[in-house]
Amino acid sequence: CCDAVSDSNSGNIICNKEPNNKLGIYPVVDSLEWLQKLIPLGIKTIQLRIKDQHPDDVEEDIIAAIKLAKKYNVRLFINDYWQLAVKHQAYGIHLGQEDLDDADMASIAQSGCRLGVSTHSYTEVARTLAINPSYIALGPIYETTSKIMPWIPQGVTAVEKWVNLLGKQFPLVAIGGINYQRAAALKQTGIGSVAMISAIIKTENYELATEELLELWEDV
Ligand code: TZP
Ligand code: MG
Repeated sequence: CCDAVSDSNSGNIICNKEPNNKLGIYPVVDSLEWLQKLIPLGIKTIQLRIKDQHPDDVEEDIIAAIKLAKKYNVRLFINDYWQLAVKHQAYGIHLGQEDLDDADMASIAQSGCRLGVSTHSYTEVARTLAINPSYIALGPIYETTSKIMPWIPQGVTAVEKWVNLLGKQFPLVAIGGINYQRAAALKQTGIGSVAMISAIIKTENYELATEELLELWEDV
């Protein structure tokens, strides 16, 4: 399983490389049920983001989610519960900056799990580069109602900058307030992936919304 190595010069752990530079349409969902609804529609990257539960209360759903994702060959990133992701061999883990101090980077690297990391500023991107993540999420790009955050939206121009600076080295994911029209605008920057919560799971017709987004991103 393990392609993680320790850099002989710095001693730093090198995260597992994400083999696909373009992670595509990337829904972020809060339940196993949403995975069951979206995966059959053709989603190839998805994040299970369950907040503030005891690990014992989420383990069963995480196991089922990992099994489902493997069956459909989907890249499933588990948010926060990195020990469970490692234990049950998820495709990947997604962590915020606040998680990086506590998470055991060596175990994550040795597990073979990919590691995506959220960033919201130049400083956070710089810090994240030091752990050589499997992908870097950039947010919020537009204003979001799904998470309370102190940062002002970065906008499309910042995404263009990040794509030019880092797009060849790391898969990049834009997140925050992204709907169909904004995804169309972001596509022009050359970014490989757009992540969204409300544009899929808070719409009236999630099937249509998902299909339209997948079609928009088909040639990326
Ligand atoms: N991180 C940056 S913005 C965001 C997260 C988790 C929320 C994205 O939700 P939405 O509904 O797509 O704006
Ligand atoms: Mg977190």
